[in-house]
Amino acid sequence: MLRAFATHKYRKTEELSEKFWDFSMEQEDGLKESRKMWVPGCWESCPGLENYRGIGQYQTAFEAEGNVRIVFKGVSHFAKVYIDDVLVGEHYGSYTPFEVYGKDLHFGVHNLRVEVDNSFSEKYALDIPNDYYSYGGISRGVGLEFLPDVFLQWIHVTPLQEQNGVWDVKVEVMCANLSEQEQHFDLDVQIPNEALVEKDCVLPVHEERVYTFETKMEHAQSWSPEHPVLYMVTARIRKDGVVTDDLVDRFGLRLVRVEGNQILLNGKALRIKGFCRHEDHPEYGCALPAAEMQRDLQLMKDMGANSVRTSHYPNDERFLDYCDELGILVWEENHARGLEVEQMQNPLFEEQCEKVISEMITAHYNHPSIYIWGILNECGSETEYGRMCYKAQYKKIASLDKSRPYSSASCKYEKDICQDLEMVCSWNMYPYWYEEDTATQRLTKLHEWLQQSQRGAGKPLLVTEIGAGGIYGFRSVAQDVWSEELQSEILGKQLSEVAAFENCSGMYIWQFCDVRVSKEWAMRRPKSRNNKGIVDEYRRPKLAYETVKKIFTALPNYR
Ligand code: ADA
Repeated sequence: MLRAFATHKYRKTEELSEKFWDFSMEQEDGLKESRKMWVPGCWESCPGLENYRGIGQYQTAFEAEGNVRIVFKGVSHFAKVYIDDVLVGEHYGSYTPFEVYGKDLHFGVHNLRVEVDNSFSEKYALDIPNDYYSYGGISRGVGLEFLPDVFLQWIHVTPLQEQNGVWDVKVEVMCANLSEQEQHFDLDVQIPNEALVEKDCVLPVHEERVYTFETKMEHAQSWSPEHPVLYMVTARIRKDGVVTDDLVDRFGLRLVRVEGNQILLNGKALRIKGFCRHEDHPEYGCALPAAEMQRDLQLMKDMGANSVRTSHYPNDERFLDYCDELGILVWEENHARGLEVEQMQNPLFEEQCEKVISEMITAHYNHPSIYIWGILNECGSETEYGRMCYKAQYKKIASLDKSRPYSSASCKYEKDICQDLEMVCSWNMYPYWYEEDTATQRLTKLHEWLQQSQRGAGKPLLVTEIGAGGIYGFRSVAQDVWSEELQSEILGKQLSEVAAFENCSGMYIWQFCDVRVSKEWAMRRPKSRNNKGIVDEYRRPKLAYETVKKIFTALPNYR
């Protein structure tokens, strides 16, 4: 399953993942090595390929006739896709979905080949050796869809306002014409107790169009962390009364607004108690199976968390589905960590960032759990060139989604010149660890500085990273650096001080679990892991687990 629920009842689909594909790669001596490779997966999970960086060829076969669409939920990090040896698409960006089309295929078996590249190069502006690992492979699910001439691309549902249990809702449906002829059809959209119909739609050759409906949902329940109520929406295309295509999605009814220095969810001031989380596991790389995703969320919930930050890239849609179901608020982030201005000046940088943003928002728009979009973690926000990029990317977000705020996690302290651009001021800080200040001192200075004009005056303040390192099993009564004792002690002070700071909307712990880092970072990171996890890479709890749990569970979801 590519999602937590079935997305079609009429359109014929088939999953191409959850099975072995043929895989080959060129070894250093020039010889070709072939083997079977599980999809979805990272090739680093295979014996002998733990450190492989380069190109890998994946192949499988499928049977079809007519028009097909092949949906890739994530390929890390560059993909060239061929059907029967004809190039049908290319995509850069490990963490967002894309699709390719096969048109008018003859009846029979077809070859699907994907050339995957995870090397670091100027061509890939967002991937650099980093404080996490950039894995290689078809790391998320792949689906085959049999398409009619005119088909449904996406549905976006926007809750507009609520009064006495009645919600005003906007529904947008994107239809596309794949054929060489003008298409005539009827469109209907079903949300609970409501059928919306647009008769006699006409789509010219190869065109796509968004159909917009506004309606009311009566006696509807809101989505919240306490009651994560979800509704289904179904769109159908009919020709001469017969259904030729359908698309099912899921949404929730909630409003997110920034008012003064608060982030409001359905009118109530949120208190974020969250974890930053990388998609990372020693057995699976970034391709965690569903059961592992659910377990991560259960562990976070057990510690009293109400939110997760998808640092530093968009996450698998199933993970977001489970957040919707469990009532876990999501800060969803585009892919860019710690890029200095010289790296942002790569001529491909802005275009590649904006593409990820656009793919992320289009695909994840309906998740009620996503309450904010994040961009450019700790990038060049202290420079004029950087500012241009932040500005352009916020503009891009606003053009795609007006229903959520946006922000960026910064560490540039008094040098940051982008705080006036964002809707929430978000800061990464490591008091008692990298910094000598206490958390209270750090927050007080920051808050004062933000209140000066042109900065973040009057806006919500969020701590997007706070934490300390601790190696699982390293115990030391002396509280030596890297011991579980010291980590737990520091977390206790950090979290209590942030919770007590009146002008703060909450905090994200860096980080949920220990993660593998690029080898270029290993000298700074014992065991080649970023060890600031509250659980280790196998999700074994460190001493800090109980400390976090005690503090988080005592704090209400609202301020
Ligand atoms: C930064 C960064 C994280 C991680 C962290 C750390 O704030 O955003 O990705 O590298 O520091 O562990 O130092």
